[in-house]
Amino acid sequence: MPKILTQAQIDQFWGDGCVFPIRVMPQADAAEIRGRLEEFEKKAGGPLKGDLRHKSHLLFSWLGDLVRNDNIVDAIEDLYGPNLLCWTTNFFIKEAHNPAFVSWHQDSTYWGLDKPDVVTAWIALTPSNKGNGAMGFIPGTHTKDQIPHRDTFAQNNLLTRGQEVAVEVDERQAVTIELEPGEMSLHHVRLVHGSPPNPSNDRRIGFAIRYIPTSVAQIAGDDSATLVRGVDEHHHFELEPRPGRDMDPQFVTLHKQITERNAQILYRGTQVKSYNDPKALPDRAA
Ligand SMILES: O=C(O)CCC(=O)C(=O)O
Repeated sequence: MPKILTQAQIDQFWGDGCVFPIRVMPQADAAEIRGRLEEFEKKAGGPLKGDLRHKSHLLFSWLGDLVRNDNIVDAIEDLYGPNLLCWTTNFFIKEAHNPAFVSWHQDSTYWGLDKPDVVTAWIALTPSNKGNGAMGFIPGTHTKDQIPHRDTFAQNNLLTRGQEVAVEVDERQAVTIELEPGEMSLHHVRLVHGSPPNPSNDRRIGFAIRYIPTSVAQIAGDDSATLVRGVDEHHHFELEPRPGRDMDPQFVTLHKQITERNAQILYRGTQVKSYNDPKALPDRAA
C-alpha cells in the first residue's frame, strides 16, 4: 500500500520519469522557508553563493527539517522503499530578469553513483511556471541509458560544467513542470530535463533534494549522505549529522569539507577544484 502517492502517480513516475504537482506543505510554510533564506541573504549581503547552495541542509536547521519532511519522504518511500538517504541538496535560484538557464541534461552524468536509483524532489519555494523559467522534461527519456554529454561551461548555465546532452532533443515533446509554492515534482536521475531563463519580476526558487535508497554506492570518491528513513545496512556513505541551529561553526567546517570533496567528484577531469573556484560560476547549482 503506497503511503502518499496514488497508484496513478507512481505509474506516471515510472512511465514518464516525472510526476507533479504533489503538495507537500501549505503555501504559507513554503513562504516561511523562503523568508528564512532571504533573511540570511540580507544579513550576508547578497544571494546565496558558491558552496552555500549545495548540501545546505547541513547548514540550516529548517532545511535539515525539510529533507526529513514526512510528506516528501513518504513519496520517496513509495518509489524506492523504506531505507533512504538524502545524497545532496542544491538550491536552484533564478534571479528576476536574469539570463541563468539549465541546459537539457541527465542528472546521472557526473554524479558518480553506481546505479540510476536516484530521485529528485524539487520543492517550489516560489511559483515556478512558463513565465519565470520553470523546468521542463522530455517524457520517457529516463528509460534510456546514460546519453553522452558535452561540457560547455557556458556563462549563464546553472549546471556545474554547463553540460548538455550531445544528441538532438525534440523540444516539441517537452512538458513544463508548473508548480505553486509548497508543491514538488519528482524526477528520475536519467530524465532529460532543463529550464529557460527567468524574465519575470521576481526570483524563481527551487530546492532540489536528491534521494537514494541505501543500496546505491558512490564509485567516484569518498562521499557522505544523510539517513532520512529506515536503516543503512550498506554503509556506502559516511552518515551526516543533523544541524540543531543555523550556521553552527562545527557544521560550517564540516559542510566545507564535505562540499569540497563533493565538488571534486562533480568536477573530476576538469581544472575546477571547488564550488568557490573562480572558474565555477557562483550560482551554479548541480
Ligand atoms: O531548477 C531548474 O530549473 C533545473 C533543476 C534541475 O536541473 C534539477 O533539479 O536537476
